[in-house]
Amino acid sequence: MKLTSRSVSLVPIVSTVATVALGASLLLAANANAATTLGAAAAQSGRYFGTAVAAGKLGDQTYVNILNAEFNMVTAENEMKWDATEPNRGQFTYSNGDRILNQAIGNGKRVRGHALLWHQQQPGWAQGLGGSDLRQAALNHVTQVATHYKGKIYAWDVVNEAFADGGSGGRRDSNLQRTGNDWIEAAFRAARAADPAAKLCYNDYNTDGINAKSTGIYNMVRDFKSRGVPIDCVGLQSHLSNNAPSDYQANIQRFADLGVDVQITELDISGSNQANAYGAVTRACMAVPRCTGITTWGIRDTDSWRTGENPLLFTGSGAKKPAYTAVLDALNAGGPGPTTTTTTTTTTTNNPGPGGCTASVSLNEWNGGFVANIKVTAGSSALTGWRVATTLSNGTVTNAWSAGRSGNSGAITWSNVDYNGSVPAGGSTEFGFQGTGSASGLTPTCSAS
Ligand code: G2I
Repeated sequence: MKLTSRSVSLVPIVSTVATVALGASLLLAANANAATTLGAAAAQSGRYFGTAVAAGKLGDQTYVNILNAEFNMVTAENEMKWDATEPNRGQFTYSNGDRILNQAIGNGKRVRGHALLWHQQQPGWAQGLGGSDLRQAALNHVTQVATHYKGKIYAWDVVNEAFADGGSGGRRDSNLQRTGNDWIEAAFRAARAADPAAKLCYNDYNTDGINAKSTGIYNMVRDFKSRGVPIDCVGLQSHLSNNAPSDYQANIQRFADLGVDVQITELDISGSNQANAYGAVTRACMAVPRCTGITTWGIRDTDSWRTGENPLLFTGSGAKKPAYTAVLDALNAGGPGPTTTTTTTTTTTNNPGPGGCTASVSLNEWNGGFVANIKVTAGSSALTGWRVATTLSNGTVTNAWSAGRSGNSGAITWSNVDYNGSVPAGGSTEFGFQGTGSASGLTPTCSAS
């Protein structure tokens, strides 16, 4: 039986409303009592300031003193990578990763996990695998390592450096890529299942400005958000020389506008303009509420992987450089902090019986923007087409997927596209949209068409 929308009750019954606060709202103005360490200065706006740490240096007192005083987030430089944690298939060693984690947590710092899957620093046994055997080994690795560190990691770089350099905007060839294009989303799903509390990030380099590579990643993140693949953040490594790209802030902002956090994950800057560039990078992050923190890739110049380039904030002897002061001043100058992000799930039932359907929305909102994913569920008979009505009083749709729409704001009617109009009895399909402003009170009502 096919019912028209007129024969279906459109009185919505809101059956579930859950609101979960995901972030802290901390907004402090620049103050006379400026903070005197990087971590404390970043914390004033709800952000962190971190560094990569090498387990082998935890016996160096100069190193540890600076680490403990200045940083409130830590990334293991190498110790949580695949070759370090699973040197033989199925045999996991966490001793060095745990040393870094325990030192950090014991001193009140949080930890970014780096990196579950990467084409580099794979153990030899994995380099020799391919196809479903590699897929299975890789996902098992994600599950095991994320489970070992469950509840202790602020954010994981789930996948590192999977996009190609140059103008293609596509994926890099690798043994992992050859297992199928969906390897990245499979990794994110496995990580979410293993540690639901960790933010899950995609991390890459040469993606600091708007270019083909960063746009390829942008498109992947947008696709993941539209299909409900769990992704929470994008890492911009920011290994820079002399300057940040002129569109650095715009690039951070466009990722933030997709509804993910952005983190500067491996910052180091060489060259004579170093202090200015560090200041500019920090100000760009501070200007975007969802840029939640900055990590430098090491502490002293002598700790850097960029031997001889002196790209960090402290000299080899541990003295603060002009770049340090530029960063500290920019952090103290303040900026809108990571504002409260709320996820709201609302289920609206309209005659879920024969010919009817139910719509529910999962809404991710932050100051100034939102992403809504709407699930259409058929009642006790199949749908051959559907319509969903929403009201957007204080927001404007800027992008939508998997549905047609009657407008961009106010009362909007969404309708199926050709590939998702048929929904079996009890089955469901999803569409979504993102926009500026607010989408609160967006109560979807579904009708068969
Ligand atoms: O290459 C710079 C970074 C780019 N993004 C991902 C990061 O994970 C990467 O970090 C670097 C580490 O800083 C290096 O320390 O990753 C390198 C490996 O690709 C690390 O280098 C390795 C050396 O290649 C090994 O020979 C050495 O045994 O460090 C190992 C431990 O010192």
